[in-house]
Amino acid sequence: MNVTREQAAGVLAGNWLGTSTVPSRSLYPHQWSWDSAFIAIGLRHLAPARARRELQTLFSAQWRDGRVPHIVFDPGTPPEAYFPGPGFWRAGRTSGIVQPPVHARAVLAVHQAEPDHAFLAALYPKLRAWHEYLLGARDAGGRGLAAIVHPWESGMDNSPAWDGPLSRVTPAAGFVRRDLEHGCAADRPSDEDYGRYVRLAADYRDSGYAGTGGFVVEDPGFNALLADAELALAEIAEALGLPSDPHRETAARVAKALQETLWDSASGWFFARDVRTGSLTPQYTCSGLLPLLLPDLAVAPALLATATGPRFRLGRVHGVPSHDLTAPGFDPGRYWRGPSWFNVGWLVRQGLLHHGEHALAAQLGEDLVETAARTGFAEYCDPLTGQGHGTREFSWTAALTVDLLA
Ligand code: 9WN
Repeated sequence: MNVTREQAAGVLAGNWLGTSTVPSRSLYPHQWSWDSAFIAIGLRHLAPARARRELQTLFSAQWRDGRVPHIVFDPGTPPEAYFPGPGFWRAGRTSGIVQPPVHARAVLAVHQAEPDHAFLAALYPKLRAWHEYLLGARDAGGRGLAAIVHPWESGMDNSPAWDGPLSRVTPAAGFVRRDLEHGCAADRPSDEDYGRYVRLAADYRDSGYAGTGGFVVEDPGFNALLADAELALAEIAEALGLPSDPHRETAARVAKALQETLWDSASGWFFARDVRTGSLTPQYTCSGLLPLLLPDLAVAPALLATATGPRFRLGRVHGVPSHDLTAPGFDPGRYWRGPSWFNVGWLVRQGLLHHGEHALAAQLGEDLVETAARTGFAEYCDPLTGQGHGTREFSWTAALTVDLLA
């Protein structure tokens, strides 16, 4: 076995709780939604039964309204290990917000690695309900796109794209940041941002997880992943002998709404839309590159021209920078304000393959594996130096490395 693959497998084994995997033993000691999808994509090569269990465990915590919670709390982990914990959310064993819908893609990939009809048949209605929740209750803007109501829902917590909408939120006070006990403060979101996250989450909780407060945003990455997930659902339906056209039609509708609403041809990029003001947020972030996942994307050449230009220098830096390299606020070490994240690199590589960019995809894949191995499976890295940042032995970095090596 390849040494890197063996080390990655060791990380995943070390982070396995018995029915799911923690993103990190220290910083994130519970099950996270989109992490589990990426983890399953890697685990399928090592232990398909564990990959199935990972996703089954997550979906066993699905809400009646179809939402898949962003955290499923581990009952064996002390409440003070992570903030905000179950006592804050008051939603039983889960949080009340969501994360990007990469699960259908993961379920399909796991099934392809080791076909299991019962697994697929059990997950299919759950995935449908999940997507229906996003395109129903979450279509706050009325344009056929899912809106997020908290920065954590994007999976890209302190992205500069949220600065505008977040500026309307008064930071909460009187809580203890547990993340700083494990993470370096310079690599994590600021106290002010954290106060805003807590305020928004508390307001949403107090609305019975149904209201839309100050932060309502249509994110290009989230919606591209949703369209891609509907395409995966179409393949799942086909494998089950069920009609797949409705899913392809939904995917096409989301893709169309995405291009009509969030594409800016003058800039050659997709931007998030602040539903409260109706304006696009002006920051170029890695989320705007994720629509590359969509196969029939007419604007793909223009998008790629921006990605390979000075703002992201795709192919000439490590991974995919989370923020515009030329922006005054670019910070190579701070979370989603500059560093390259492995899941984004892995998704962009898929997008490059869809659009025939094989050489660039191969280069990106090799760089991701090299960086992961060299940094001890860091959470994210400096795009300019390749230096690791954040926690180490991070599960999705290890899992996606296994997938790239397969
Ligand atoms: C809040 C678990 C998660 C990832 C997110 C990443 C980070 C949490 C945090 O960690 O967010 O959900 O505490 O900062 O931004 O993408 O899913 O790995």
